[in-house]
Amino acid sequence: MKIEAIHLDFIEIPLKAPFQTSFGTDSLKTTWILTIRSNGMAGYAESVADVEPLYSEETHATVYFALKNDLLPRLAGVEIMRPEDLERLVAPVRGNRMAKAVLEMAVWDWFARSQGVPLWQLIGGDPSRKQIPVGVSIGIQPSPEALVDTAQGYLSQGYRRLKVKIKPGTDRAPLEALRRAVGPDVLIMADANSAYRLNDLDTLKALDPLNLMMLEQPLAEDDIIDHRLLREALQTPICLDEAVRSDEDARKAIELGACSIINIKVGRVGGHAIARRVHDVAMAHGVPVWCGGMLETGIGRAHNLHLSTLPNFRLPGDTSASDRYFKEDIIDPPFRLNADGTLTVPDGPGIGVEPDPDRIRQFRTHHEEWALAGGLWKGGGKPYGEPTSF
Ligand code: OSB
Ligand code: MG
Repeated sequence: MKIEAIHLDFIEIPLKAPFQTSFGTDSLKTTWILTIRSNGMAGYAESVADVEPLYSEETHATVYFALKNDLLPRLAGVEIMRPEDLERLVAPVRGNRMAKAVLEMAVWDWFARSQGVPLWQLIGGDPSRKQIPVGVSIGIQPSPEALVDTAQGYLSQGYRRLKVKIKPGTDRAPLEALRRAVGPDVLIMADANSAYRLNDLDTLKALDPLNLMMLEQPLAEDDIIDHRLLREALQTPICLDEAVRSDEDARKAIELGACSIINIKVGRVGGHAIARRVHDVAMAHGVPVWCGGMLETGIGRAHNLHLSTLPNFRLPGDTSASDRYFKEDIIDPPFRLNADGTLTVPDGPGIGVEPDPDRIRQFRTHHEEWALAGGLWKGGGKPYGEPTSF
C-alpha cells in the first residue's frame, strides 16, 4: 500500500476526574487522532504524547513536527508491503518513538482492515485470549480515605487489580490504608513514575510488608543500573515502564537484573512490531509483561487490547473501560467492563472500532489534512503550533 492521505485531528476530552501522578495533574485528555487513507480504506491510531514533556520528552508539538517534517516525507510515494516495513522506513530518524508509533499503528490497522481480519490475528495473538483481564490505575488522591473510597468503587465494578500512583510523602500511608481496607488478597501495586532515588531506599523498603505485586518505575526514567541495585534490596518486585523503550532495552534490563516484570506501551516503544519484540524477549527470559495505558480514547485502547492477546501478557493491564476516563468516548459503543473484570477484544476487521465523526468534531480543536500530490505532501488549513507569545 501507499499512504495517499493523512488526517490529523487534535482532540481535547474532559476526564471524569483529574488524574494526578508524581509529575503532574491532567483534567483533559488531549491527543492526536491519526487517520491514514489508501485504496478507499482507512487506518486509525492515536498518539500517547502529552502537552508537556513530563512522562517522556515527546509532546503533541514534537509528534506533529516529527510526522510532518521527518516521518511522512520518508513515506511519500513509498510502497509499504507489510506493516513491519514501517520500522525500517523510519529507522534513520532517532527517537520520536511516540510519533513513529502513531503512524505504525495506523498502518497495522489499515492492513488488518484491508485483509478483513482483526488486528490481533495479524499481530499473531492467541485466539483463545479474547477476554483481557484489566485493572485500574488510580491517581494520587487527596487523602488515604479518598484512595480507599475510590479503590472500593473500582473493586465493586469488578476491576481485578489496583494500581496506585505514589510520590515521596504520599506513598506508605495511603498504601497501608488501602491494604488494611481491602484485605490481603486484592492485587495492589504502586507506580512512582521515576519520583525516587536510590537514597530513598528506606522509604521503599517500608513498602515490603504491604505485599505489593510490584513497584513500577521507582527510579529515573532512563535508568536500569540503580533499578538493579534497588531490586536486590527489596522484596517487592520491580516493574519497568519509562526505562524500556525497545526490545534491546528490555533485553539489557532483564539480563542486568533490573526488573522482574515489564509494562509494555505501544506508543512508548514505537509501535506494535517493537512492542511484540519486547513481549518476545521478556517471554524468552520468563519475565511476564502487562499492557500499560496512557488514558487513551477508545482508538488507542483498542490497539492495546489487540496487543494484549499475545501469550506473555500474563498480568492485568491498565486498559480500563471507557467510563473510567470519560463521560463520552470517541468510539460508539464505548469499551465496557465485563462482570469478570475483563475487556473484550473487538472482533471486527482491524482494531474493530470506528471513531465517531460527530464526537471527533465535537472534541477537536485542530484539524489538518495532507494528501500526496506530485510526490509531495500538500496540506490545507492553518498549521498547528504557530508561535503565539512568550
Ligand atoms: O505511568 O503508567 C503510567 C498515565 C499517564 C502517564 C503515565 C502513566 C499513566 C497511567 C494511566 O498509569 C493508565 C491508564 O491508561 O489507565
Ligand atoms: Mg507507569
